[in-house]
Amino acid sequence: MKLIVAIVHDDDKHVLESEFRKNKIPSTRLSSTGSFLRSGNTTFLIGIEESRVDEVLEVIKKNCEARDEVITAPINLDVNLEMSTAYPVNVHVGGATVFILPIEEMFRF
Ligand code: 2BA
Repeated sequence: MKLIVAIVHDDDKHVLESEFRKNKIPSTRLSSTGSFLRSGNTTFLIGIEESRVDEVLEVIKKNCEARDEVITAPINLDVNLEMSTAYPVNVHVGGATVFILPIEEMFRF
């Protein structure tokens, strides 16, 4: 068995969750926060047989869209750090960030 950890955009979570349900892919949804944008995203945990990993990756790929986000980055203007302003920066956020880990054992009590 494998554990798929998929970090996706909040706007894709409902569609992805319903696709998981439709395809009988078990999943747990967690609210998470990206450390760079410091905004909410969604992490799915999927414990799945090795033979179904590609199927799960296809579902994720099909339903998670890459987006451009604008963040306002602070910039300091003097050496005393007393004056600062902000400027917009474009950040490309991928459709999904996915990790696949081996599961040693799984129990349901
Ligand atoms: P965030 O950390 O909020 O990052 C959002 C997007 O900002 C990233 O999109 C990337 O395009 C950009 N970014 C991140 N760190 C950067 C940096 N140091 N300099 C410039 N740009 C940077 P994605 O790569 O698609 O990542 C989306 C979300 O997936 C991330 O949100 C984070 O929550 C998660 N993630 C990505 N890589 C990860 C990793 N290696 N480990 C754990 N979580 C990861």
